Amino acid sequence: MDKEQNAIDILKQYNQTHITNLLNKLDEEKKQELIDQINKIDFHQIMELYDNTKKNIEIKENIIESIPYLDKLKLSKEEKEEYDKLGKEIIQSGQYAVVTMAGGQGTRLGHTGPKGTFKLDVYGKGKYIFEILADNLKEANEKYDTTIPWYIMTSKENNKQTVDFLEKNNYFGYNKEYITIFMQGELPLVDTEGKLLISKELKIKEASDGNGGTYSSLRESGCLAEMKEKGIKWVFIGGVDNVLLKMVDVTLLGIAIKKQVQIASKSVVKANPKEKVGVFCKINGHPKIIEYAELPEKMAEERDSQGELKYGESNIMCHLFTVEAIEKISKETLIYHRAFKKNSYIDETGKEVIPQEPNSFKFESFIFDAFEFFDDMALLRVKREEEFAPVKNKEGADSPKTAKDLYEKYWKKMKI
Ligand code: UD2
Repeated sequence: MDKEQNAIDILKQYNQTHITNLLNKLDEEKKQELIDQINKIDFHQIMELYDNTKKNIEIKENIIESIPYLDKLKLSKEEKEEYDKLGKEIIQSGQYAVVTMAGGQGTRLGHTGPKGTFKLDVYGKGKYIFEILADNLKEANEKYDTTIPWYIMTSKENNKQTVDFLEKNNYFGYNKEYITIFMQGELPLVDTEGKLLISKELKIKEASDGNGGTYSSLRESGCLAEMKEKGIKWVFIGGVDNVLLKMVDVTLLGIAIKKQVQIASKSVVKANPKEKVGVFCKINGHPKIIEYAELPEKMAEERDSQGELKYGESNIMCHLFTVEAIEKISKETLIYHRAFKKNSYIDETGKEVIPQEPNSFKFESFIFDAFEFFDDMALLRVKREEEFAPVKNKEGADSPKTAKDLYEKYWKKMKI
């Protein structure tokens, strides 16, 4: 069937007449681009996701319990030496790779451009977040006499800016032969009437599909196949916005190997019940993180017999996987979560509308929803002031100011 007719039929079937009207106004080239995009979008999936936004998330009868963890501070000298030795062997034999999830929009920070291009105001001249991450990896390369392959995930929206920025800064001295930049997938944005938004480019407006998109885009981009060719056995997947992130931790790696698990992660003690972090737990016997936006208040406030938060192990986006685990996950479908956000769009008259309030749904999968495909995982509790200084918000908690303070305190202590 002819592409244009197919597109028009789909728009009719899913009540998107405002896009049909747009089609009839476009010049031939723009019209073909939009037709191609319409034929690529899975409207059935999008409308299903939209319909689910109207129902409250049903609280299924689940057996929820806290998750065992190892506290890095309480490891004996012998245990730490054993784990470090196991981890070092993997790093030194070139079986380790690192992925940085950098496809987020970073809207809360109010920084124009990808978050990795944000300059933290330290040491007078300042350091870019990508520079801080590159330094962390270069330090590991030095220590273990290797060059760790670094995969950076971007979104369609921020890919060009990320590539240009890293090229311009010569990858902060990292050997660019070992850097691969790959893009994650996108999903359309839908307003409260179930209408897809139109972008300034007069196309259907899409946004990155969440950091759970890492698995499938690692596979679809060929990065996973390349890792296997290189003999990579373990892959660290971390966030872009933590300036104390340690992407190469031989202790975490050694614990995962010793425990013979496929996935491992790090936690810090939750600052307070309302802190905006996912929390680790077990649901029906499987490891799980419940994201802050979905954590029932009762669970957030629950305390154990020592008065500690029962669900107080916070996610700091330091995840470790075997290559096999990533391959297995990349073929599964993760659940989508919805975020109700402010997204600008072009209205029927062709005017750009910049909403002051959230106006549309963004659908995203979370990287840690894959944990429930496994029976067990290793969890290592680490010290917040040594490993977790996120840059999320313009001011207040998790802001450039709090990150700068934590960063400078940490490095001052390291120099002593
Ligand atoms: C993340 C964690 C949360 C907690 C918190 C700590 C997830 C889903 N949530 O919350 O549990 O650890 O951080 O600060 O991990 N990203 C992409 N592509 C996307 C969306 C996000 O690469 O489509 C990246 C983003 O660049 C960042 C990370 O994922 O590195 C988390 O960003 P977020 O804004 O999705 O999650 P956040 O910060 O609300």
